[in-house]
Amino acid sequence: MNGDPRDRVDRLRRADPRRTPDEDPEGRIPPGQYLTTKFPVLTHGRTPKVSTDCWKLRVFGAVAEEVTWGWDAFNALPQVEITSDFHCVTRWSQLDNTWAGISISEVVNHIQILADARYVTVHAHGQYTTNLPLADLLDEEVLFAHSWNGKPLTPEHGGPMRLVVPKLYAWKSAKWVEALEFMTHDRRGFWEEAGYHDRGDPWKEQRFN
Ligand SMILES: Nc1nc2c(c(=O)[nH]1)N[C@H]1C(S)=C(S)[C@@H](COP(=O)(O)O)O[C@H]1N2
Ligand SMILES: [Mo]
Repeated sequence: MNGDPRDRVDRLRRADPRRTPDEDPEGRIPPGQYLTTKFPVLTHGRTPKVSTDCWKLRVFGAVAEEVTWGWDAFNALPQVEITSDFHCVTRWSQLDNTWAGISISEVVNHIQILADARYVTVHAHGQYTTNLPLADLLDEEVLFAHSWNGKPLTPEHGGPMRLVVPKLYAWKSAKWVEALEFMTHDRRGFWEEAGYHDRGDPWKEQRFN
């Protein structure tokens, strides 16, 4: 998926849903979404090659001290499995994904976030960024995932490590994550700058700014 991201957002803004949203007796599909079981790949630009040897997670910005983990040290932290749903703003939803990795609550045990931090920018390889309110990052379902449904994440899906933020549209779930930047003020990320919503709650259909 290439080209000008603004054109893409404009097309999506004008598009009718390609299908009538699926029936949803359990109330798990947000408005305007339909179900998929195919786990589509959605990437702007190329899939970067990120090896575990050179993988790092750096935490900087509004924190008392910068922290950087390499692959082994990060994966030595306690591991969790979290099953959650995944909603892309292009209207597909995929239910019951089991992600394995390191929860955000574990990560924040090792950093001291300054009291005036309110937002976060997630930085990924390939210059992708996305912004979140701090409270949304700290949600109990958020994790850094290295596996999906029992298998290591493939490169297309963000391997070796991606962020997963199930309660917001999936563009917030940055693949090939490399840094978290804590911020006192909000700053739009890649898709937010191109016209996607600043927050992106699928239950409120916060698709566009
Ligand atoms: N680094 C990076 N992360 C990204 C993207 C991207 O292009 N680059 N696309 C986002 C979008 S729009 C979606 S829907 C999900 C898709 O994840 P998937 O390709 O594993 O299904 O990843 C998100 N994370
Ligand atoms: Mo998406």
